[in-house]
This record gives sequence, structure tokens and C-alpha cells, in this order.
Amino acid sequence: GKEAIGPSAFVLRGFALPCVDELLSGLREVEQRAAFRHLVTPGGFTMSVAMTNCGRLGWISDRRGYRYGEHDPETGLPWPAMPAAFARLAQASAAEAGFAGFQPDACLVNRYEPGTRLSLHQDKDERDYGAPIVSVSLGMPATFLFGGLARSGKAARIPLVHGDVVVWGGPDRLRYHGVLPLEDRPHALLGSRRINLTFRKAG
Ligand code: MD3
Ligand code: FE
Repeated sequence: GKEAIGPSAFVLRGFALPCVDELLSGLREVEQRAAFRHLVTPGGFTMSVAMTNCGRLGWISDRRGYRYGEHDPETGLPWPAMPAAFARLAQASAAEAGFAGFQPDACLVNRYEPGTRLSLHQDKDERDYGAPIVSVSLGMPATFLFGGLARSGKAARIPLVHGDVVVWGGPDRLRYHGVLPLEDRPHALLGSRRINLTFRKAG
């Protein structure tokens, strides 16, 4: 099923379920080479979400700002390659939502624990806003906040569970969004964690 949550934003319920095993083994490879870490914002706050990346470009934040780069600043090594199962799912999800030919060069991996939240923000660090963004939810359920083009507007609350995929593009690409603090509702495979894979064309 394809649920529209905006003019060009869709939830694909359970779309990732057939490839969860492959995604989780890909994730283990990625986190072995590039460990999860808590980044610091330019304002000096430590993010409650732990992050890592795979693909050619990785998203990072530090006191100097937000940006994409080819190397993990912790190790100096290139980010791990995007596992084939990640790239296939991202492309198939985008196509399902009407964005044929999506070729992400960046996958940000977010790890949430009980109490972790992501405050309302826009994704503005990518070069080309023409490409969609694909997000895959694994593990504990979360409530996603989907606002408008201004921070002040009222945000819709969208429940996301293990296996759900969301695709944003076109006029919805710059909408404010965030994640409410996670409740502790342990998941059979992932325990008290939520993993979100966010695929982007950043370069
Ligand atoms: C809505 N992560 O890492 S991607 C992020 O659950 C982020 O970890 C969310 O927001 C998470 O920046 C899910 C959701 C997302 C990405 C881009 C969007 C939602 C969006 C662009 C426009 C509107
Ligand atoms: Fe975001």
C-alpha cells in the first residue's frame, strides 16, 4: 500500500520487510568499519541520536557546521561502501513512489534509544533538491513529525514501525520534520533500538 502524506510524500508500509535480514547484515558490516557516534552541533550540543554513514558521502556535524564529506573524521578512512541490499531497496522504494532512477550517494544511519529525539529541522545540506529522500525504519516504533515549510506551522504525527519506508520529493522535499522522543517498546529483532536509514543524493 502507498499512503500519501503530502503532494509528493508517501509511506510504503512494510516495504522493507522482505529484505530486513540483508539490511541487518549490511548494517553490521557498516558499523564495524564506521562506529556509531554522537555528533556535536555547531551550537555545541551533543545529539541524542547516534550516527554513522555509508556510501560515497557521509553527513557530519561539528563546531564548524553541517556538511557532507568522503571520509569518516574518526578514522580518516573513506565511509564504508553502501551495501547492495541498501541501494536496491532505496531505488525500488523511490520508483514505487514515482521517482524512477534514484541513485543515492549517501546513506545516513541513525540509531535511537529510549528517550532519543530529533528536533524539527529541514534537510538543506544536499546540492540538488530535485532528488527525493528515502527513509527506512527498523526496530522500535517512532512517531514522525511532518510539518510545513516554516518551523512554526502545525506538524502532522505519523506512526512509523519496523519495515516502513517513506519517500519525500518535489514540493515536500524542504518540509520541516523530526522524531518525538522514543518510548521503550522493545522490538523482537533489535531490542530497545530504532535504526533509520536515510538515503540521499548529496553530491
Ligand atoms: C521530510 N531522519 O536524518 S528521515 C535526518 O527517522 C532525519 O531518523 C529521520 O530526518 C529519522 O535528517 C527520518 C526523514 C526525512 C528526511 C527528509 C525529509 C523526512 C523528510 C525531507 C522533507 C520532508
Ligand atoms: Fe531530516
